[in-house]
Amino acid sequence: MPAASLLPLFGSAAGPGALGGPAGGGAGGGGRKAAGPGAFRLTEKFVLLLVFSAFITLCFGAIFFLPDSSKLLSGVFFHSAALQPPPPPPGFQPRAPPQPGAGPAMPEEAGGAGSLERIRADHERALREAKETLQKLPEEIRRDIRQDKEKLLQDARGRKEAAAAGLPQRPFRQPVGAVGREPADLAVRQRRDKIKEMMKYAWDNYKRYAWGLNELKPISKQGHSSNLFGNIQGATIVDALDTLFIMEMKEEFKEAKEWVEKNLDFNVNAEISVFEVNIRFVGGLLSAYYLSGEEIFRKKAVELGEKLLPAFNTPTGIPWALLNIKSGIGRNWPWASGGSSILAEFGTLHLEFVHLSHLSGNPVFAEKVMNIRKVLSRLDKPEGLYPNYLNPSSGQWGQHHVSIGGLGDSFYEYLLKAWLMSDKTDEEGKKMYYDAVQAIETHLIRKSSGGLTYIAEWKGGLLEHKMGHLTCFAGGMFALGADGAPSDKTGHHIELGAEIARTCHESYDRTSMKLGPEAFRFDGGVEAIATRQNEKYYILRPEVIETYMYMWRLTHDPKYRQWAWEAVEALEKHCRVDGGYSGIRDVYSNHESHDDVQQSFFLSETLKYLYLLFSDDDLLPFEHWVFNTEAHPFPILRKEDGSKEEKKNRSSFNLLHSLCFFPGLGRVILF
Ligand code: DMJ
Repeated sequence: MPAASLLPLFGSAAGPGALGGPAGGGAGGGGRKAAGPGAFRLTEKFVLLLVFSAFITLCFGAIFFLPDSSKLLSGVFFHSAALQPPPPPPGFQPRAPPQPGAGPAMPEEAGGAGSLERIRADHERALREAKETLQKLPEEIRRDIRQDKEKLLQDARGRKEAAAAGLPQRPFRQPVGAVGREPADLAVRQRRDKIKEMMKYAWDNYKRYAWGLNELKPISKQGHSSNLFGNIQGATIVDALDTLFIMEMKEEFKEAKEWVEKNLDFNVNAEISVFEVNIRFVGGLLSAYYLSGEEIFRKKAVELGEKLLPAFNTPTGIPWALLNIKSGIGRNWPWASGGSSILAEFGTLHLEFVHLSHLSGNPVFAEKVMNIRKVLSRLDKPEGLYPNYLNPSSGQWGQHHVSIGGLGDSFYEYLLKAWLMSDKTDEEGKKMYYDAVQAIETHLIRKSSGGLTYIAEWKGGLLEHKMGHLTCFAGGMFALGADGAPSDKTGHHIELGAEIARTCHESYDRTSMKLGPEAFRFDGGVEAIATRQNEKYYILRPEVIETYMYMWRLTHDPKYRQWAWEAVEALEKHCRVDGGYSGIRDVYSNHESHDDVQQSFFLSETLKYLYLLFSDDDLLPFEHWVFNTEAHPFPILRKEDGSKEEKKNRSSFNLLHSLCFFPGLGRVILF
């Protein structure tokens, strides 16, 4: 049995589909490939190795999982301060997600019975993997071993670098649902494959024409720079990492990782958007780390997080929108009301910063975002609503403009998701979210005469009957939050999500290209239609598809897959060009005029949500993951998993690391 199949990730780096795990080869029985005499000898060796590994598993299982001996061992061997976990950030008792297939975390009290269960599961898994190994050609086995060796060396390097960067040691446990099984239904499988093909097309073109630059211009076939990232480079690479991972595009993920290792550089003299860099770069690196366990991503995420900290140096601690990451000097957008910071920008740091504290052991990140909460909670909210502008010096609201679309949107999203990500312990986030939704329902949500529910904007008490494409994410948000809604409003919140999804679908359906405009209106005799020329564009945005994804997962109503497929067809027909995918200037026109930008969020969000829509629910299940606003999945930080267990696992990991190292075969990781 190659150690590859026991490694947490990329265990069998073989040909197409190999990363899919057991489904890939197990079902075919023993006759996939004829084994020669050479293979037989190698096979024998691996059967011996299996027996040996099983024996070691049993020994260590007994040592670590029988309660008394584990206490004894940790007392005797691991009373070292160097091995203690970092103090958790205030208010959080996080842990890494449990192993796949392990089911719900086993409580400590389960004691011997739980341990035996676990040992049995280990054995069954080892047998299954041995069966798969026996079907491999000697060449494949040798390649697996080679790759394991490389990975081990790389891991060791990563750990050294992390230690040098002052990061605490952290055992990596396989995440739940990082890759899913193939959908059983052939038609669904074909649609999912099509979306993967789209991702490959977008990626290959970026690689060919704009590799290492931020985004691709698919018509002019060159790089595109947006000033949002200053001269930080590689936005598409970092944004796409987790999509490549969940789509099992192993080669592409590997080249992306290598680029990050060698080229991603934050030591630049650049003024960046704190919000955009946070959601795309910090978010992309964090999720890449949680999915793959590659230390480089943790290290880069924390390094970038530290670069962003000077943005909080304002009298209130409400961060600047723009920051020079070399000088640490910040400022706000010159167009923002009275020098204000923007609600959707400073309100969309919470998830990433809590995870930065978790991964670095440094509470400062979580403290910064908790302070934003504190400032907001002290302020009066007009009619319970949050204006989009807040002055970071005076701590006073700017212009009273309220929007659930641009300038406001992801602030509300992060209140809900902060609560979910905290394993539903962040009561303050929960209350702020449901109170805000109540005010939104009262003051902004309206129904058109044609029966379409929409979310209007509010300007100093007056409604503007316009809804942005960005606002369409709210359908998914309402549905996701339905479960915790107060006083039996669960059904109502799901219904609200469904109505917003329908309205946004109408905004697509009422165009010639079946792609939605940037904003649509409900006045002057129109419904769900853009009336102004400068609102008719579509820039490959994800929000409508995002809402379909949440609605599909939460209701399994087939219409959401149908609507998503309509969008795929429209994207293929109108946005796919020779050099990638492009936005469209006017979705009501009969002729495409392309904007010549392949946005990085097309790879990170639009294609990921589509892929999830045509995957089973066990891929990135909602019980374990929360998506940041750029669709980067972060694990839920479990409340019951206190530092005691983390400490125990850490100690066990280190002992095994030093004892169970088989030269040339890789390390056996038992849990
Ligand atoms: C993404 O970068 C994020 O979803 C953000 O919250 C809003 N806009 C874009 C995509 O439209």
